[in-house]
Amino acid sequence: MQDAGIKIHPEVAAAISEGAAVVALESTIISHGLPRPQNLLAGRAFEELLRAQNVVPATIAVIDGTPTVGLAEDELELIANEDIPKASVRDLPILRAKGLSGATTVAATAYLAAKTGVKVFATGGLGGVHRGASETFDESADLTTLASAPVVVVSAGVKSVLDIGATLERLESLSIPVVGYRTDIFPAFWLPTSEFSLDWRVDGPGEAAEVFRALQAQGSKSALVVANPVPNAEAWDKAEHDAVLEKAFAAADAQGVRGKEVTPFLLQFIVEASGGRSLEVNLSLARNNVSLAGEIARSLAN
Ligand code: PSU
Ligand code: MN
Repeated sequence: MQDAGIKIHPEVAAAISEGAAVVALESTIISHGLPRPQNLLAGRAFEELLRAQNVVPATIAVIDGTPTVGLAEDELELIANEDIPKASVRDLPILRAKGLSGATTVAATAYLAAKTGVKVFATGGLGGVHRGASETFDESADLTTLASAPVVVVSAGVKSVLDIGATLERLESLSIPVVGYRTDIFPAFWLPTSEFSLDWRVDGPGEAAEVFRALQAQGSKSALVVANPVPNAEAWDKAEHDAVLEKAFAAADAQGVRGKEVTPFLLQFIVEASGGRSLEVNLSLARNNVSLAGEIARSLAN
């Protein structure tokens, strides 16, 4: 099915038109966020988790220039195994004109989900305001895009390599509601807590769905950010986390890593310096987000 030049998988299109539960999944986490070969296995596992809940998965990516909602197996393999660019909203027309494939960020995934009527979206962590942004202006387009993409976004907060406080301030300025899922504290990706508390929480999928309905009834085009902490039993040890991050920042500094290179450098350093521990945590928080997104989608479908 084609909708404004967007290809929608027939199973996803049918579910959308019936008002059945559908959850969008991001592809940058598969192409850039996780190493091979765990990335393809994770991409498949996220879809399986949703199917087990009777929810239709819609992994979103750009395939040969066409934004595609719901990937076939060979398309998921392409995203996982080929070196393809990371695509935010502004990259979509360029990929289209050039006929190239790309992996969609939170921004581009939420944008395409909203355009096609998918109401719930699961990811690992949101992009946000980078440390030092007051000088570099480095703020993810995830934030501004979510202000006009009406979807429920389930994430484990933002990575502690970002400026969490500034990210929360920007979400406030953009009038994007943020609720903690069974928590009053904004989670920091690998850790279930940060030093930042939240104004509001929800205690079940039905309550998240209710807030989203109210947001839409108000005429808002904003996303609802549901901050879902990694379960305590699966979280990274705080002391180890702090020690590895400190080493990572020191290494970036010592090697003169600057600008756009800083985040990829830190993330790769963190996976290696933690002996893969950060990767395990990343996978479990992502699964946890996918499951909750499935529950919220079911609640919205009922
Ligand atoms: N957070 C993660 N892993 C990721 C990303 C964020 O833990 O791979 C990706 C997401 O796709 C997010 C993007 O939308 O990075 C933000 O990138 P930028 O800061 O360049 O907008
Ligand atoms: Mn950036």
